Amino acid sequence: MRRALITGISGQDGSYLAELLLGKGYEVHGIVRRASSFNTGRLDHIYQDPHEPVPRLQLHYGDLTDAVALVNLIRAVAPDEVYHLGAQSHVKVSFEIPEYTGESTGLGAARLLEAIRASGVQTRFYQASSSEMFGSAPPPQDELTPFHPRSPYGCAKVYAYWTTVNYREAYGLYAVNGILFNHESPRRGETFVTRKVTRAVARVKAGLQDRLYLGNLQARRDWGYAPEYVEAMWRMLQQDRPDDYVIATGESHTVQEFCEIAFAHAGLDWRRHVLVDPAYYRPSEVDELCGDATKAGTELGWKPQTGFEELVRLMVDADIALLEDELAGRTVRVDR
Ligand code: NDP
Ligand code: GDR
Repeated sequence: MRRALITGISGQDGSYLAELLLGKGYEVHGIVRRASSFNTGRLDHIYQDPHEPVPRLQLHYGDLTDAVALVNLIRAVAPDEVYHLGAQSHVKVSFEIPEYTGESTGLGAARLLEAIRASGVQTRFYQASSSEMFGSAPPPQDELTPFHPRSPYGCAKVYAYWTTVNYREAYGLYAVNGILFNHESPRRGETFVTRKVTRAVARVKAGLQDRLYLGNLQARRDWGYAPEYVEAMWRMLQQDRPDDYVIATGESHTVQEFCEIAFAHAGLDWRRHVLVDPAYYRPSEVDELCGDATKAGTELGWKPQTGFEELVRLMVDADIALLEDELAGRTVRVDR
């Protein structure tokens, strides 16, 4: 049985990847942070009681800022594959906590790579790199586009990207960068723009809220569907030799277009509800991201399946259903 270790398992991508790997028969280990309230809600449906004879999903406390804990975990788990998804992943927030973002999102990757090297465990390594590294480089962006990050988050990801390349070149580690463009789902964090919009649509429709305050409506993003993107991560670790790949849909849309489709899908007019609050503007913005994933198509056989409008609709439907369940008291957490 192959064994995988996922950092950031409690996040959007971590939860989909854990599902994918369990489905492929892996034993899955994940690192979670100690928090004052439950932070494993995205994993509840696949949680396995540690008292069962052979639980294939096991969670361990750890933190990307704690190098000793990382070395201990790599040694104890001895994974065949490490998926490094953990990060302070919010771009706007990174302007407010730049040092911590560098510590976790940037140096966290170096700590994990060094933990692998120091332990001598033979494993493959996936780094969750980001289209934010391209920043102001004009679209379409591919693996050869020079980076020009526009936020502390983007800068930290560039550091982690090159550290991953360096460990591949210096130590022969099978280490890859997946340069993923924005990918969304009903499990997307509630403060990213897509989920903020689809949650608001559900609340406006239910009469719980009337207004939604957003920032820059003209930013363009290449938005895909998260479960398809974690499949690409896995494929990157199954190749004969390690390499870096862009994963994207090749289409870009404005935040305003997202709003138009989302509100219209619920029978609402976005112009009656969306207001701009400059508090959500970023000190420096990334105006347009649109990826060229030709290399992933040719070498990994990966192609996006879910189109933009379908993505918006499925997220709106999910948030309407979730709110109905909450209002009806059907979302009670079952403790084990
Ligand atoms: P999320 O923000 O949903 O998840 C981030 C995860 O990292 C969470 O599990 C979080 O834990 C964990 N984490 C944060 N800080 C630490 C820390 N100091 N120590 C340990 N764990 C920590 O991100 P996504 O799932 O959306 O993204 C996964 C990765 O891919 C991230 O690295 C992100 O930067 C990158 N990425 C994402 C893209 C996207 O569009 N989604 C595109 C390109 C790259 P907790 O739950 O406790 O907060
Ligand atoms: P992004 O995602 O910064 O691309 O990073 P986000 O959804 O936060 O912003 C996308 C665009 O929408 C604009 N915007 C707003 N954004 C937020 N969060 N809230 C608002 O109210 C709002 N109004 C307008 C933003 O200015 C921006 O242009 C995501 C994260 O998942 C990163 O971790 C990942 O690396 C990149 O995607 C690829």
